[in-house]
Amino acid sequence: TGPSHVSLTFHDCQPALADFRRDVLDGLGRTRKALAAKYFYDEYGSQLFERICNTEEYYPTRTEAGILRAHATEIAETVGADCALIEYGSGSSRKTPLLLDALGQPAAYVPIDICKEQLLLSAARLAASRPGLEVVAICADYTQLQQLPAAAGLQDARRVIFFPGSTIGNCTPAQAAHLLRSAAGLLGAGGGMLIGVDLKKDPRVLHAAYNDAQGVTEAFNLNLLTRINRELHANFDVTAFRHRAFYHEEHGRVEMHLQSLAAQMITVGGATFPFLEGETIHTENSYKYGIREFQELAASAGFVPARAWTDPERLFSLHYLTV
Ligand code: AVI
Repeated sequence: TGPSHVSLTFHDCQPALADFRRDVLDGLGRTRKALAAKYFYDEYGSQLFERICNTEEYYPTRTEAGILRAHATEIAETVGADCALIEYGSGSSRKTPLLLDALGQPAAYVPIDICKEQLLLSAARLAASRPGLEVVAICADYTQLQQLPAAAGLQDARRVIFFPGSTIGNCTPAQAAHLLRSAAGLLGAGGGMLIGVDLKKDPRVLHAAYNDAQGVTEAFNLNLLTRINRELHANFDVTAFRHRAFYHEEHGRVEMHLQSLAAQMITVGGATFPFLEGETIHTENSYKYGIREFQELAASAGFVPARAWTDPERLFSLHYLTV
């Protein structure tokens, strides 16, 4: 092992197909049909999400990257270089270099993602571009991850979780508090979390961000039906559903739905589900917070809010929380 050594290990804790089947049958059987947003991320869904991040209307990705660039030195000083960096929902790991460049070489980098194909690709790319960095890739649903595998760089190092993109917004506040509490447990004393949180704003900006003109978000939403057809032998006619996304002021969240254009019967793995014309499957919540509001949520889950950064237009926030 030396500075030119490429170090990449892979741990596969991918959720089983049986979990997907159980969750889909359960979600479609409810009075208000709903599916968990984490199921968007099959290989094609993950690629579509990357494309959403590059649309004109979807401001979170470039705004968060701008905050990381503008405050790189201060963020690095706050986070501290002497850590093992764990990334929740690492996806393409495109923002990671911004943080790594500012931090220098952490003891290890641990990307965790539910999509194996994308994780392997991005972890390999990152390991190759940073010889000497120990990369420990884990394919898992990070909401279910209780502990990390034994790896050299993870033994004694202080742990920091990087959780960008406002993915925490895809949890309800109660689920978010639960996830933060379990993250605090994984971090242990001295640990910290650098987390991106989308801010409340003009609903027109939100509406545009989730209804992009190119229809990438629409394709991302509808791809969930294609995935269910392929993996669970269902018979959704994707053209008989449409994408709906709107801001629900009272709940402080964008909701995404798939709306049935006709009365129809759908079979999934032998079970039949009736749809009324206009009925929807609720596929995603994307909660938006005020800075204080999020700090209070984090504090209720056992974190101490240490710092928060935002962009000049106050579209997005980046928080550092300590255990
Ligand atoms: C991953 N997550 C934070 C995105 C969001 O904005 O809630 C997923 C997404 N859904 C539609 N567009 C993007």
